[in-house]
Amino acid sequence: MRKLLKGGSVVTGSGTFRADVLTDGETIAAVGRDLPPHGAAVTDVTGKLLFPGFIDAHTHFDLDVCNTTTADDFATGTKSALRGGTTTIVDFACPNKGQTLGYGLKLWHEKADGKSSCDYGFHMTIDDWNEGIEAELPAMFDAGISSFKMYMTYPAMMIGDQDMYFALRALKRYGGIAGVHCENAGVIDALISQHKRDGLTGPSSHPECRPNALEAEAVAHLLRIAQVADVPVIIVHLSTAEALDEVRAARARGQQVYIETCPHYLLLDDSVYYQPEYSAAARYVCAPPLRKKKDQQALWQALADGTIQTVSTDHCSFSLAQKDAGKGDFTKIPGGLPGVETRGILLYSAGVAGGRISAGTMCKVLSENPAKLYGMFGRKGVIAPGADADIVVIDPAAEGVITAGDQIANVDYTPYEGVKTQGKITQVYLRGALAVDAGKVVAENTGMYIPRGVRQM
Ligand code: DUC
Ligand code: ZN
Repeated sequence: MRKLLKGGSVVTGSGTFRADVLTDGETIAAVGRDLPPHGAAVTDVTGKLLFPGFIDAHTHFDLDVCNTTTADDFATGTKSALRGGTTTIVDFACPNKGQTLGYGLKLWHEKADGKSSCDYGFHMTIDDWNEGIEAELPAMFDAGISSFKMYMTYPAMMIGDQDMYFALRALKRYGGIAGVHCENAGVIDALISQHKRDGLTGPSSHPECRPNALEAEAVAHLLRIAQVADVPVIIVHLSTAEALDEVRAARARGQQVYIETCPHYLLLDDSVYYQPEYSAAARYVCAPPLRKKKDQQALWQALADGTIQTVSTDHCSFSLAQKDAGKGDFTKIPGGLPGVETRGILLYSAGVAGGRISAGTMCKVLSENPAKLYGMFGRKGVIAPGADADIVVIDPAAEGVITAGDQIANVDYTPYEGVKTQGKITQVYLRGALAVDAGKVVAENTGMYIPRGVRQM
């Protein structure tokens, strides 16, 4: 079936222009001024902005972590994503140490296949390195996995310098890339011991044990390993001004480094951890922790000037009851925030309507760049003939309020409770089908696995 979205403005990374969009089945057939309907069903989108479907390249759905399981699985997580304009997520398949990558991939397909409402792909977590895992890499690329995750913290998943180096070198042979969680684990452990010894066991100890310097140190450490390995790397969920400086220094010496940040680092600060009520503070525990206002300003500036390439959510949701596990011991609070439903509108409202970034930059960091970095550009990340007809319609004149009661995500709070937004996501098309209408999900379970190629930027 052909559909014609008429009278809107198409947003690209390099600007916004008035154009109609004709879709035919699952793909875009034409983009241009005054396209004739030729029998297509016509929808008037006058005054609306049409973005390429957003890509969230950092989600954790149905993940067993911190002795519990994330509140959102693929059913609720992808439906929530779709409502927020995200038509493709890339989740982290996560085999445990000792398991094969093949097992991890099979497990993640079992979690996602047939249950997803938006399209999806997987990164593969490398938390072990040996000949067997190295031998599995070709099969991973054949299966459409071109990006990998490594952790410099969390004992269950972290990988040492030697294995990091060997893994980066091996990925280079296939054109793969790694995203790395950068925090200095050893000194964090030392600070945790000190805080516990001093009886400081509440949520406010969480940011104090993970200071900015320990992200910056780990970023610098990783970037020197990447320099010797001669590989590009991605810093995932970068949160501090100091870490930005480390990346700038590496780029100045010629290294290729990509940066992802998240809405919570742009919009929230660490004062929330100092609220007297446990639950009010514990709900914001995530790693890296929320930072200072000066870090927010540095991140917005870095988004605007192109220093940062992508904004993903690190959606890793836990209910308030799950967060209660850390009463009396802040290290037991499961870390992570919900965010997959609110990323697009928050970036539009605080970023574009707020005058901090252009619509083109928003398109780059939510659609174009993640599609290129993770090997799906052309099919995803752009409104152009031949691409999947993944389209987000934003009404810039409408206003909204974010509340937990209104969200699809399977979690009983939102970090953005009561936040007023300028602009509203009114329709979302997933491969040509209307999937969200008037803010309501109208097509479920139609998400498909997207095999990805190598990096295109
Ligand atoms: N940080 C979190 O807060 N949760 C999940 C994983 C991560 O890196
Ligand atoms: Zn994560």
